[in-house]
Amino acid sequence: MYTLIGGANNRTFRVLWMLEELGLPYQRQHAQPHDDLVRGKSPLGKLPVLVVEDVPLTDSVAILTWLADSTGRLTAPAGSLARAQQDGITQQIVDELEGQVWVAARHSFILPKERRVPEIKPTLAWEFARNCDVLARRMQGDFLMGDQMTVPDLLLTHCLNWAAVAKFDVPNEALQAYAARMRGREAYRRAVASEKAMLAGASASA
Ligand SMILES: N[C@@H](CCC(=O)N[C@@H](CS)C(=O)NCC(=O)O)C(=O)O
Repeated sequence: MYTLIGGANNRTFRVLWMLEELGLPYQRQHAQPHDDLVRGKSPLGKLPVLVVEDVPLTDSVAILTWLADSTGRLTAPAGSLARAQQDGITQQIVDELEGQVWVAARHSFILPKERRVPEIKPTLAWEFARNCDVLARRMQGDFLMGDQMTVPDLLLTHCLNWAAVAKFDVPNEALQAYAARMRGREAYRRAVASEKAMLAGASASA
């Protein structure tokens, strides 16, 4: 049994969806960044945290990678050339898509008000759309790596969701179709339902 610590509407979703894809048993603990619960498990106080056999794992991409490696699913084998290519795409998404939406979020509601520079957002949106086009050219089939879903697919879909919340346009039609396919997956829908239940529980107890 894994324990997933996190909230709704943030990077916790990536791990939640992965657990659903893999059909692994898990329980959820609701937390906000920097809560005592989170600080006790993660030096940065950031979400998500996955607790496995009392060992707290941090960073969503590291957790997805560990889940993939430890089950041998949703990844090319560690040490293979295909895996090196897969990891290159993962890092491309972190650098070129997550970076843009994360900076936009920081300048919208995370940084202290006097530190926010809202004027940066149109440039980030432009960069995001341009970087989506570059990434779409690397797609090798239905999924980023071909005909098998792998870790960077979860990451990319989450970044595209995040872009929608940030009101970033994604004009690339191949990526729009890809996102629709990914959001139609059963495991994705179960993860969304879990998010909604968590949000409903949080507002009921507020
Ligand atoms: N690279 C980390 C980033 C984690 C992160 O920044 N999480 C956000 C929630 S989505 C958070 O806890 N933010 C609080 C903060 O930045 O202090 C990951 O992918 O898990």
